[in-house]
Amino acid sequence: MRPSPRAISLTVLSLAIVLITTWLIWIAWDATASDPMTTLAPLSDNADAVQGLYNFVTILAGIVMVGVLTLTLAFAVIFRERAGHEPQQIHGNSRLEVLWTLIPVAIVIAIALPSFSVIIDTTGDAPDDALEVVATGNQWWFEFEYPGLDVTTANELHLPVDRAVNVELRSEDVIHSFWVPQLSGKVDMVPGHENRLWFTPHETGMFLGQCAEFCGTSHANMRFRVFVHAPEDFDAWVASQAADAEPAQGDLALAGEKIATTLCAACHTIRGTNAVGQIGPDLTHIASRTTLASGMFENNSENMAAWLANPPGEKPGSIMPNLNLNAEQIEQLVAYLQDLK
Ligand code: HEC
Ligand SMILES: [Cu+2]
Repeated sequence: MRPSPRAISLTVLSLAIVLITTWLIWIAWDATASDPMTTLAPLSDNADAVQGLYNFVTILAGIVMVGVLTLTLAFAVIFRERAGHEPQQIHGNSRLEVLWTLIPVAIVIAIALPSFSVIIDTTGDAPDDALEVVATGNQWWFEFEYPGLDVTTANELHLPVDRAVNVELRSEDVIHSFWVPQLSGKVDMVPGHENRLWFTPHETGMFLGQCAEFCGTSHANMRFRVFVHAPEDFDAWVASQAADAEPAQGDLALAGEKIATTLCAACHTIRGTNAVGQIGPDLTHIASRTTLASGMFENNSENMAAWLANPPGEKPGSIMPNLNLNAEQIEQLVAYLQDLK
């Protein structure tokens, strides 16, 4: 029997669809793998483990999909209606029924075993020498404290490479979620409850993080950055951050310091001064951060001035109110804050 022209065109069409789909998936994969918010290019041990599991399940599912679709197409062609051909009449087939029950059971077991193993490894205790960090979600920014190192910072988490970090997750108000796609997460930050996660970054660089649980008006603006350093660079960062704030130098900065330690002191801490507020980010070393307002703006004098002039105008819903500062006060504050390296 020679295949009919219809069967041939059907086969060619299906092959074309498979090829085009594979090509589109490849393009999408390639594009996202270089995206900073990708989970497809993991750079920590635990992210590697999760990605390995995804790859395994995707390949297994791909084999099942190709097998099922091929058989469906083949049977549609082989057993199509033909004149003078009566299909064989049967009442089930026990051997087949047992077989197609056992195959899915085997597949589920093949997926379950490595899944449990990865879950147990990644959610188990962090290694003993892990760096301890407390990350607290606030509407709409992240606080990072390093117990024992005298360091408190905001929105920019610094870590040493190749050392595990044990992050304790808390929230000051509503539920947030800690997510650095290339390194770790997501794990919720829940008020009144401590969650935790750990991972070991194995490459230096800057990685983007994002609150991943809707938490109000500026949820989308609640971002953070993770800087992974060589160990000696991390130690230098800790030493500079643990120091008190630089005393103001020059008239402009001195005037700014006066405003900061009165008007801003109820909400912000500037270590080494009488500003000990806990509502907003620690400003002791604000000038050493690359961004302002949880990753929204590059940290420079212009953006700092715009922020001080009208925080809710810059960041919808901002808990820092518009303090109606005049241009002179803003200039003095910027001069002071940009010296707090
Ligand atoms: C009512 C409390 C409150 C007062 C008063 C207040 N702030 Fe804020 N401030 C906040 C909060 C909350 C944030 C975090 C906003 C966000 O990112 O959503 C913030 C953020 C900031 C930031 C950005 C910090 C960062 O890490 O990106 C700067 C700079 C700042 N405030 C300076 C000041 C100065 C200077 C004053 C006084 C003139 C002041 N603030 C007064 C609550 C306050
Ligand atoms: Cu949030």
